[in-house]
Amino acid sequence: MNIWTVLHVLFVIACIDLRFTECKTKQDSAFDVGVNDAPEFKESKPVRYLLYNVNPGEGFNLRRDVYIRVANLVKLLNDDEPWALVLPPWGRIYHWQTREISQIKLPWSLFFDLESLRRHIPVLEFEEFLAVSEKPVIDEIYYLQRYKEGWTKWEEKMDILECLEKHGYSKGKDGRWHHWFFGYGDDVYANKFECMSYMGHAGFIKPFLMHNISGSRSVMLDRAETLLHDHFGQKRSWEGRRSMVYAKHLRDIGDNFREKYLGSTDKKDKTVLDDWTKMKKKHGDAKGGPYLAIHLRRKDYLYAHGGEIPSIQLVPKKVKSILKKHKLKKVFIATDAPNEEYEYLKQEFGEKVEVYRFKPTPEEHEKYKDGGVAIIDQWICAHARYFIGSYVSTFSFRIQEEREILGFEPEMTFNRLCNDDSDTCEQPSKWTIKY
Ligand code: GFB
Repeated sequence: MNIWTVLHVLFVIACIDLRFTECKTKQDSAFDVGVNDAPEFKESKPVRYLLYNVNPGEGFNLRRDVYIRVANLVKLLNDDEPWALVLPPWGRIYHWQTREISQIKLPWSLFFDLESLRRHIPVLEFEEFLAVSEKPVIDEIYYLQRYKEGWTKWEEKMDILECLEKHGYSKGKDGRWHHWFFGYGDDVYANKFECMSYMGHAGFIKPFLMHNISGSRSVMLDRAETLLHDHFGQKRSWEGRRSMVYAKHLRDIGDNFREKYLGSTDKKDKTVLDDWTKMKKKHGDAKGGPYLAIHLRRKDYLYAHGGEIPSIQLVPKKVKSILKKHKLKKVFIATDAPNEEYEYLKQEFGEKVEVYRFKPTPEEHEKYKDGGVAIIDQWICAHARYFIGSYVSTFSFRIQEEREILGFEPEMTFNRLCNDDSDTCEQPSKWTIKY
């Protein structure tokens, strides 16, 4: 990290700390949050840092949902005292299988627009957190786990208890707690580690963070997927989701592809993007490009949900009838399928249908990693006139949400293909946007 980044971060932290509105620069939109509507703090309180981590087995798109839950916890905390969220570096995700490229310690700015995130809550990259910390230390870590006895009735509760599962943290002779810490484990350590059995929404932990451990500057919640959404599907969780605007460099690649191969531009298709805090689209505002997009989840999905998805042989037949209905001739396929399966599909669609897939150049792939390529696919799918997702895939859910933000009719978004034996299976729930 260069000296300017360090200085910028220090400046920004000072601004959260002191709530100096005059500290604002163009880049500081993070700290617009709360400037107008946050309550005045009686005394100046130093900023505290919330870090989090997710079960290593979880995929990219579920992790994005966990972000919303934790971000909204930080939003709640900021009603009473200044907290900033430290973004967990990306890496070691099971599905990112391109071994030739290094895929650890990836910053959020590779995938998301940080200014947009900061219009919701104050966030910092992990390296920025290290830069503003005197020592590379996390004061306290709480590893969220279930209750040993399971549960018979739902009630919100939390207790510091013995650890029930392997958690990967170990106490050294120096009394410090060590862990892989996103690849920074040789340098970073924690002073305290506890397991906490937890059943509850994200906001339920707020009093604990504020009062029980008020002396700690930095606190990490591991297994943060345990925290439930406080307002699932409601305005606040949509705000968190809307703030997760994809990084411009990825949107640009997707937009160029749309224009070059799919005849799709924002102006024509009524999908022009604005600052998310000012955007309020109605269903039907977006028209979408003249193509149908399908997210075809394959690989491990065949084992997990094989009975719910069509065989590769029947996909073209099922899609062709929808193309006809919507008078479309182009299909964009986002898929994790191997190339042979894609080539087979392309051939089976026949000459009258133009079929496309986004293939990054080796340089693009090296630069933006598997996560960036996935986002480009999602972005192109999000702009299609008609979208078909894969049964309960979080990858498809994120596309559906993007289309809600852009203002598509739900009928053009919440669709999936049935298995080979049926054409009338239950369609995805319509989680429509709330403002
Ligand atoms: O994101 P994700 O949890 O969605 O996992 P699901 C799917 C991953 O596979 C993505 C890649 O993050 C991508 O890396 N992938 C899938 C794709 N589809 C595409 C695509 O169309 N384009 C590109 N570029 N990449 C769940 C997993 O996945 O599936 C569970 O979270 C489990 O752990 C289950 O594996 C079977 O919700 O689809």
